[in-house]
Amino acid sequence: MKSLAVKTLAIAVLLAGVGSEAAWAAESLQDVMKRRGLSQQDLMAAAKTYTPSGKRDEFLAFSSGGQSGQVLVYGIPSMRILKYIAVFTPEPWQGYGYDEESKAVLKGGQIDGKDITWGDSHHPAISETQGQYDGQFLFINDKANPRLAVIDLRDFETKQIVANPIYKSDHGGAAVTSNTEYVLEAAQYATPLENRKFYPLEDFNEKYRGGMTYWKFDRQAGRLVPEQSFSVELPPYGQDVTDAGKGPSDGWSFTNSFCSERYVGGIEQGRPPFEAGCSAKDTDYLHVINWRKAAELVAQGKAKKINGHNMLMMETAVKEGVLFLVPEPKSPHGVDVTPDGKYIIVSGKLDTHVSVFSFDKIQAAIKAGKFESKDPYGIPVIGMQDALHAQVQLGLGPLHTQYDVKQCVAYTSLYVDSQVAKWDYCEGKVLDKIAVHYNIGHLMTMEGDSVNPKGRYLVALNKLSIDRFNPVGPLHPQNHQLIDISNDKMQLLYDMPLPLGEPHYAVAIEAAKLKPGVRYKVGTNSRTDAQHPGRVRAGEERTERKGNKVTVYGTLIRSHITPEIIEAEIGDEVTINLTNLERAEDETHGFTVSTYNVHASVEPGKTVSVKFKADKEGVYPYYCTEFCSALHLEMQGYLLVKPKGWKATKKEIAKAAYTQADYQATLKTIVDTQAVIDSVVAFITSTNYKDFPDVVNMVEDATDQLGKIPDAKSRHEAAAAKQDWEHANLWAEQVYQYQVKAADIGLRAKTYLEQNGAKKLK
Ligand code: K7E
Ligand code: CUA
Repeated sequence: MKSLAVKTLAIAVLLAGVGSEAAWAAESLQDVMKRRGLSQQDLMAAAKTYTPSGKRDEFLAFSSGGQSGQVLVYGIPSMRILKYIAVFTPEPWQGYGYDEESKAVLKGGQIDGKDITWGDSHHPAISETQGQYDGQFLFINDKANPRLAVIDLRDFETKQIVANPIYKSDHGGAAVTSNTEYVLEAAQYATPLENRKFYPLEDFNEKYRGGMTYWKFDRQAGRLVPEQSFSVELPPYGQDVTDAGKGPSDGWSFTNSFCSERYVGGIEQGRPPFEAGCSAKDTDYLHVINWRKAAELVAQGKAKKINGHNMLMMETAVKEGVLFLVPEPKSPHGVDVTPDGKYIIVSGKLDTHVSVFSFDKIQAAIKAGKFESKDPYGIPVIGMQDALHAQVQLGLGPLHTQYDVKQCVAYTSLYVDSQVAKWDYCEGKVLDKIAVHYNIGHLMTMEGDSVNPKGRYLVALNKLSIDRFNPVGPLHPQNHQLIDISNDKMQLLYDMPLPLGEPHYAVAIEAAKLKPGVRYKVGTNSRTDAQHPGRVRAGEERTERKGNKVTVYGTLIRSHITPEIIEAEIGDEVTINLTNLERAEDETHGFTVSTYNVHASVEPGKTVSVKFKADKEGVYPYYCTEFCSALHLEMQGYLLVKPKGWKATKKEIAKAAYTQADYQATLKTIVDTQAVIDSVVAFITSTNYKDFPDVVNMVEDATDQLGKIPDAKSRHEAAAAKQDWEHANLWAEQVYQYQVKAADIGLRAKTYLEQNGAKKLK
């Protein structure tokens, strides 16, 4: 076995040097095109998206995971999915909801003291500095259970979930203000303001309300601050999508509504249905809010406390001049502020036009006190014509708008037409249209809702895929289509099925702006960013018992869990803290105890804890759940849950009959393996490997492994001196294990150097 392993290593060393220009390419490009039925256009699309092995994407997209309550991360233009970030919903791979630290995050999203184990995530937003994406944080809302989450882009982990104290659903958000002072969340369906309070639908106009919440963001702490957050009370108009002003309109926010009819349905009672009642009028209302002034009023104590939350009531908002309405064509959906902050583009699902409102005109009307009327709640209404810059006929079912790097150029999704329209919002004319498949909702250009869009690509987030992919049953994946927008004519490049939920919106940022870490400072609780009280260094591992509480302070490093045996009595509460001591990139260990429904993903440096009641007698294996090394399967241990008052017997653990010959054979293997290691080391040190930080890390890691050898070596030698062949052989075996790990890393470093053009030093 062992000598075979040594041979394998040696062959790997030899093979790593062989060139790859073997003559297998019997087919020409033309042959492949013919065989696969590809056109020149297809080849062009492939050339624009194909990302060779090892090469990276220019942009990273963060897409809502819809009903999965997660966020997806994928690269553009390759459309390769890179990660699912667990947000509102337990997610086993990341141990989210299965370890104590992430449970604490999910607990922040409890409503009425109850866990909510699913989320309907809609709108992600990247944190901004002066209106530009800064790549530090990502926010996303849960429409079904009105919540917001904060994801830190240093490690792509969810750090905080907050539940809205007022609403029962939300939709308009997340959106951020220009310096991420606030994260916006608008209500959707109107409900009574006080929690757990019933008012009949007859009281709808008086007692039901919508609202607009401004969550204060503490960038230093990376958390939303509920005590410093506030809401503005709004009429029960069914608030919808929201955007924050920028540039000249910074300090203001804009929120659509789709049922200013205040219709309450009731087809069972013989009334017309919701959809008829909510679209009866020709116009709904765009809510225009001066949030900066509203924040000042709240600071001055002019807010009321409702459910313990600061709420600026409509009466105060109107009196103080922070809340205005503008009629907008019926049943609008998207509201998108232009990059220069001068215009607000609104699309109505039931209107073929997009309406371009002018922030200047709105301000002029407000300054002049020129209002056409007041709504039933006394809110001043600015005349639509006094606020409009232009209306442009685009097609059927315009929904959302994004912007190009080119001045005045916008892209609007046409849901009913299944098209994207490219148009000029300054001149008010259509430039191009392209068909998408099918029924597009949102669309997204690169950094397309910042002050500085990057152009290049557009992603159509289509609601239906129908016939685009191999059928997989009645439930189809969604279809994200990549479109090249760098030329006058748009070109469809790629279809990507998304099989996780309905991703309503996505945002994309230049990949170069993101600087995620590869490891944590040893002992970090990744959910709080603080040092974890359960952390230990190598050699400090221990198990403590206090009363019926058993607490393990353990470590993980290839290929070993310390401790290997955990003893408990039935009824004990067991907490297992685990620190991953690895420094090597991507050396994650997972941890589970069978049948106790716990799981942790422990990345290098992280400390995670799992906790459970040992409520059943028995023997439960625990093990590492990531195939982390050649001896991954051996990364195991036993939890012994003993009956009450169990007395240990005197029996010794069964011995294997190892002989001196076994010991000698292991020593021989060690010598052979060392020769392999030496050759790898010789190769690495003959190059300029120090110019490659990744390799330097690997070398450090390998040196770490080799550094453990002297201790094991002195143990096998001491045992051999006492002719204890079992321990002599097993400790020698341990030396070999360290060698294998070092060789494994060394070979990876060697391959890396060869593939990345390392130079031979003279
Ligand atoms: Cu689906 Cu922005 Cu929630 Cu439009 S939303 S499509
Ligand atoms: Cu650690 Cu497998």
